[in-house]
Order: sequence, then structure tokens, then C-alpha cells
Amino acid sequence: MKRIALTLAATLLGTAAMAATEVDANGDGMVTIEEVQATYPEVSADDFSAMDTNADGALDDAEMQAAEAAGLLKS
Ligand SMILES: [Ca+2]
Ligand SMILES: [Ca+2]
Repeated sequence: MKRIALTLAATLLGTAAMAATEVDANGDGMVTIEEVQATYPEVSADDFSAMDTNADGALDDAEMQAAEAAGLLKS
């Protein structure tokens, strides 16, 4: 049961996790300003601060999703 639940969760989260993993160069699950700017050079420190809604200095999946939804990250 546990394995099935984890597989389902991974499937459901798979799409949401894609955005962050593309930008997360070192794969630690958090996206720093350096990693954002490597993919989106036009993102300024102010833009990054606006995306980092919990102000921990890095973007998690939820913050990446919110930034994309808000149009702050344009590929
Ligand atoms: Ca990272
Ligand atoms: Ca954050």
C-alpha cells in the first residue's frame, strides 16, 4: 500500500516538479538566484526577492510554480 501511495504521489507531483528541476542545476531541490539567472538572465535580484515569498534565499517548487504562473519566468 505504501509503495502504491508513493507512486501515485510521485505521478501527481511529477508535472509540478518539472519546472524546478530544469532550473535546479545542482539538483538539491532548491533554486538559488544564480541558478535562476543561468536559465533566465533577465531576472534581477528584486525579481528573485519577489519570487522568494518565504524569503529563505532560494525557490522551492511552489515558489517556482507561482513565479511561472505570475509570468516572472519567461523561457
Ligand atoms: Ca539548486
Ligand atoms: Ca523560498
